[in-house]
Amino acid sequence: MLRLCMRKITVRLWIAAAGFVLWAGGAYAENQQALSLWYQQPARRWTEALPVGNGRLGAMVFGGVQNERIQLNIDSLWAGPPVPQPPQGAYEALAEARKLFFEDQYAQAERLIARRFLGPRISPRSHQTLGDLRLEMQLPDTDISTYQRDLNLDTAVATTTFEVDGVTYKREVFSSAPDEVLVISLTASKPAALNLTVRLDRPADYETVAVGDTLLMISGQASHNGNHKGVRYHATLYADVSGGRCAADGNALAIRDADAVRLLLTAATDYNQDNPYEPLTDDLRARCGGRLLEAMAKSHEATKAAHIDDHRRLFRRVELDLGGSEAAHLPTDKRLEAVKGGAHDPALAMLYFQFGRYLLIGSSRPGTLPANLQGLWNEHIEAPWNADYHININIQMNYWPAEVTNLSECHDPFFDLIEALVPSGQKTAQEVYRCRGFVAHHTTDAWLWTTPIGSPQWGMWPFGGAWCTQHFMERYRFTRDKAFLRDRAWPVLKEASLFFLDYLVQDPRTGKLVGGPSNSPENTFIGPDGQAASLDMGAAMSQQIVWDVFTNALEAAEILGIDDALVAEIRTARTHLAMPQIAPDGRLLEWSRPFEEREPGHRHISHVYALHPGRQYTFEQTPDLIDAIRKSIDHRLAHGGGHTGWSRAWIINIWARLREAQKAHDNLHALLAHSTLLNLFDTHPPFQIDGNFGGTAAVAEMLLQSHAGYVHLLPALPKAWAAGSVKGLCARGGFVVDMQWKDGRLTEVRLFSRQGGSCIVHYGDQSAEIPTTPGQTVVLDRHLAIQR
Ligand code: FUC
Repeated sequence: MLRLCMRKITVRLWIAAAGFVLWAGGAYAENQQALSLWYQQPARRWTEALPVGNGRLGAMVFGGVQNERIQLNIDSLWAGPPVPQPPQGAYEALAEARKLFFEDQYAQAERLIARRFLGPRISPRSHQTLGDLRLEMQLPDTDISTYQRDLNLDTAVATTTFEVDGVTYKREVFSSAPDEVLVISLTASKPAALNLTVRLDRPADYETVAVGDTLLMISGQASHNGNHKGVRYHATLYADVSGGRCAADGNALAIRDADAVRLLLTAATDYNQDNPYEPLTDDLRARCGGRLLEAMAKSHEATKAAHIDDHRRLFRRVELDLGGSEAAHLPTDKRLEAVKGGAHDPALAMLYFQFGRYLLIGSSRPGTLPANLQGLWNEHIEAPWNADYHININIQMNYWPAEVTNLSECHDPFFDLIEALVPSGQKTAQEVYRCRGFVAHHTTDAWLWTTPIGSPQWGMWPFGGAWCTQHFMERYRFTRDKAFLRDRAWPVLKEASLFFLDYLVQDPRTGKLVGGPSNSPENTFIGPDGQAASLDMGAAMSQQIVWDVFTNALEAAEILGIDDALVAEIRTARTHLAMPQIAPDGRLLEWSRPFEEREPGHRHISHVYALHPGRQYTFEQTPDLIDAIRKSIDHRLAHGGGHTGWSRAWIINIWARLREAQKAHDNLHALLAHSTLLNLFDTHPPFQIDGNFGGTAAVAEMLLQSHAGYVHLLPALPKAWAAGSVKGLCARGGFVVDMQWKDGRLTEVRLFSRQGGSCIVHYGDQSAEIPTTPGQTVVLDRHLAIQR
């Protein structure tokens, strides 16, 4: 057996050996090392492996020496129906329960909802792994030296290099979007040094065959132990061997004495995004073969160059420098360890931010399914929470960075999903609530179901779809794309509004309109009857989401010049909405009354929705509520809040909106120290990708905000980021912002205006209104004065 012997060599040598600083290209050329995750040993577990992805086809690269594992994913590989169905008589149960709630019989009402309203949970229907590509290398039985693996975020290539017996071996893995192919290239510094066996396998439901001397195929149908049969899949791997030979060896490929090897893998499923219940009927093997033939016709250099160009087109839109880049000379795991020990590493915050953008590019591209709870990367047949689309915070958080970090088109799959939910949500609205419009509850998946299921604590929450409609309006605000507003945002806002117009009821105590019964995800309290409860009428978040939907719909209608009976109805209903109150202790009430919380440090912070991701509460409009939220968050944190990665990420965004730079920074530090795995994946625990995206959005939120009607520069810049710069962040109104700062003070701003119009800019206590024309760049100095 070979021993992995890590020779002590200087950092300088490492960098030279790794081939850093090879790519030309402005600031990025110097930044390659700072933009890399790198390690001196192979991944010991999946959460140390490095992700690549083109939105649809993903892989986790372990960087093993003798045994390399490259775990594979495709976005649309899901186990299948049955999906939950609404129970009969749900509407009658709802009416009875509401009456009981208004009589303060909370426990009785909740039991009724559990028994007669909510359907049974049918699980699992998980997103699944596509399998594993395994490379068994035959290497001389001697020490290994100069081992390194890295993931360069700027090239989206994962590279493993090591030296055995004087021969340097190099593997590169990338997932190309332009060629729809996963590429693994193996080279060695000596001719005929590559000897390996290539296998494809999967934990369940698969067959692998070698076809001819150079092809391997894996295929099957997703299921859970033969039940819940779902999507059919197929993948084909082609081994392109230079020098040496390749031959089938059972259901594997044996490569001998090769100079270089290029493995190309294409994959396809029969999942039909237009109608998941009618699978595609084309020949998956032929689909994979067609793509493969095209990829085979191109040289490795051409495929790699096209991949890098395509990736950089998105990735390079934003540059961030927070200082401290010398820390990048240390391997990423060592830096994380240091942060756990209390060290501050601003360049790691930058890396985390850019990694979040990288992950969004890798897991969500136009035409793919949206990033699920694990983005795209999942080694399971039955993943935690099925790696589904949780819509009571998680998938929304996945898309928080999309617009502000200049990846608008990566937001598209989310819009596609929500639109695809509408027909199902209309049916649920009718059958379950006898309401118009569309409704979706706390979760859904590739099968687009929207019915309420499971336990009241998480299942009784008809606000998931409505929350998602916020993203449509935000897309418009960032891009000012009127066609999108008319054709996509308005229709879903209208559907969500219609539902609420019919769903809201008058609270007999106040005469105000309230939503419910509903939980405040997924928190619990002691009800007025003295018993544990999770449902309420008019919980803060319910009311805030309704306000948001109505306000967005009214804003959209006004821009589009629509002023009909529906718009009038929405306008009136909004004036009658019950609004959250401040408790005697100064905190914002999470429920309709000051009920005792059963878990004061609960991970969800739902009642803060109106501050973030909403925009109802601002310093200018609602200073009292801003204060109340500050107290609420302090209280949550004092009781252990923020313990899951996504919860911590949300808290950073909230502190940023509260302009609490130090607290935002402390919580970002906590996210890195306590909720980040060695490959920088967020951990709930277990791995869940939302915290990565939420953390990325939070860094942007600390540097730039634009939700309150003006562009706010450096609203929450922490002392630890005293000098730095950012390029390419987007602001609502269609502006792109570049900034530099020194000694904690803004030094220069460049404002690019996509659509023209005036831009109100705030910095500290200064404010300026900047007129712009489409395509114009305006340069401002530290006093926000225009530079000629
Ligand atoms: C939400 C959270 C859980 C978990 C799950 C996937 O419901 O409450 O913590 O993140 O989604």
